[in-house]
Amino acid sequence: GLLRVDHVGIAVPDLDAALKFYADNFGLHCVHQETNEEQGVREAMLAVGDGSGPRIQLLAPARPDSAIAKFIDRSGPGLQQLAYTVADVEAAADALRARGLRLLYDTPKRGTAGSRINFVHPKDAGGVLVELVEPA
Ligand code: CMX
Repeated sequence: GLLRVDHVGIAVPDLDAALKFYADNFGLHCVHQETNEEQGVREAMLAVGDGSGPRIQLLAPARPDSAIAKFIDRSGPGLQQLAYTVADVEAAADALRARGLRLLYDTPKRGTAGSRINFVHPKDAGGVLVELVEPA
């Protein structure tokens, strides 16, 4: 099952500009940054408050053909995904498949900080791109 909200992902055109905006206006600071070549994203995780709760993930396109680039082209910057922490991403994906939901990947891919991830198609989840995250 789902253990907690892991992060909320926000598509941004420019990661450095977004990091400055979040720091200056909301006082939120980056606790992790990386480029995920497979996903075609430059991403940053921001802690809120004491950092014990869900993170805010800023996602900027690293390539024009990436999922984030396509999202921004179609919908503009904004909320792109809601991610839940799971203990076992394969088991969580199997349980949702058994209920008839489409998972984007047959086998998990690599997410932030060595996590293993999969997604429920937004058309099968009420218009929300749902990510399942098994932390490293
Ligand atoms: N949230 C809600 N709806 C979305 C969406 C999103 N993030 N992305 C696409 N959609 C909607 C579109 O608006 C479109 O709706 P309409 O048909 O009503 O216009 C529909 O889904 C399109 O679906 P599609 O043609 O099957 O797929 P797309 O080519 O638009 O790609 C998706 C959508 C979810 C399959 C693609 O973005 C994807 O593979 N996402 C997973 C990977 C990802 O998001 N990586 C970046 C983050 C990496 C990380 O978290 O580590």
